Amino acid sequence: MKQLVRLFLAIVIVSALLLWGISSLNASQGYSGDNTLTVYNWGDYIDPELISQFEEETGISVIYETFDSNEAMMTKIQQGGTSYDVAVPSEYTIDKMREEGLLIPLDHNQIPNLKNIDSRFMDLPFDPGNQYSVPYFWGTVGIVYNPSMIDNRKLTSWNDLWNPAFENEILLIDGAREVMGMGLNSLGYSLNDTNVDHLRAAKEKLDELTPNVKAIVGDEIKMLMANEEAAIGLVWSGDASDIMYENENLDYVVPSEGSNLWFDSMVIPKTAKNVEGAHKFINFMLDPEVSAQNTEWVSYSTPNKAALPLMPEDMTSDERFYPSEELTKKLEVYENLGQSNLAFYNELFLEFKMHRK
Ligand code: SPD
Repeated sequence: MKQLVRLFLAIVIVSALLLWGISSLNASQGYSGDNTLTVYNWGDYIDPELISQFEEETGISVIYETFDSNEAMMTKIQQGGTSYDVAVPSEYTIDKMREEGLLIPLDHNQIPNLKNIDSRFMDLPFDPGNQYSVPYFWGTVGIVYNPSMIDNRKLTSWNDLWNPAFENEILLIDGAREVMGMGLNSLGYSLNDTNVDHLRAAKEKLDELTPNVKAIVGDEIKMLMANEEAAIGLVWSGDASDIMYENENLDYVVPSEGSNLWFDSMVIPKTAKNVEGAHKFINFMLDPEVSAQNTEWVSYSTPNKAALPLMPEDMTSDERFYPSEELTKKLEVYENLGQSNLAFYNELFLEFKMHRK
């Protein structure tokens, strides 16, 4: 009898240990269901205090991971190893993810704060009816520069950057579409060009910029520019706004040849295990006060109309970061160019990076 009791106790203990092991493993991979939410976002793209506020208000604990390019984010979601509940891709990637069946349709009834989004950011061609995505931040691509480091020259055009006077003075954000886009725009081509000769010409033009390129970097571009380690940077507008807050000597310009207008939006990937929690998180981020606080912290431009009056006026009236509708109409939004064209952009960008070494 004693032996039976011992055996029974041993089975209970082993089972409990096994259950505990499985649940810890799941929690570390974002698999623990209703009480956990795994959010996958760009680096420096949320006020960490808001994550704590969401956790306190809902009792859901957030596992937060970051990425530095749409391509890296999408590969991770395709692999399916982690159960991301919310991700924040840009427009052409949303279209691509939708096409590949990687997104879950949103239930708008669970996102009443959607009403706070300015209608001009809704129903855009990459996601008609916002079936899969909800606007998070938007902006442009342009040049942030420090006139005092370049003899008070004024920069207005992409082609200005090829000036030999700027040797080793330029930092580029590490984005294939952004850098290739600069090459294309400087030659008068579209950001969505798929003509092989045009793309090769853009890459050759970029090779000619090599002596002026100091480094190709990620989020550290903000610190490097603010510390005056380089005079000129190819950046997303929100990074420029952040840099200019740190160092008032700098200015930001959207080049005259044209540039990119981009939109980052929240989506629920197919990997989601907590779809209800994901809707709660999206709705929370669209609350006017939350959105205003987040926008002040992140420094990017908010599509949340109800948040604008709660933010400092000098921020929302700055036309460099809240450009007029008229200017934005002249800019191009990246399109989903299809697998092989996008792969060609990435290949040429990689060749350009190798050419520098
Ligand atoms: N550090 C946050 C960076 C967010 C940039 N998103 C812009 C993507 C444009 N395609």
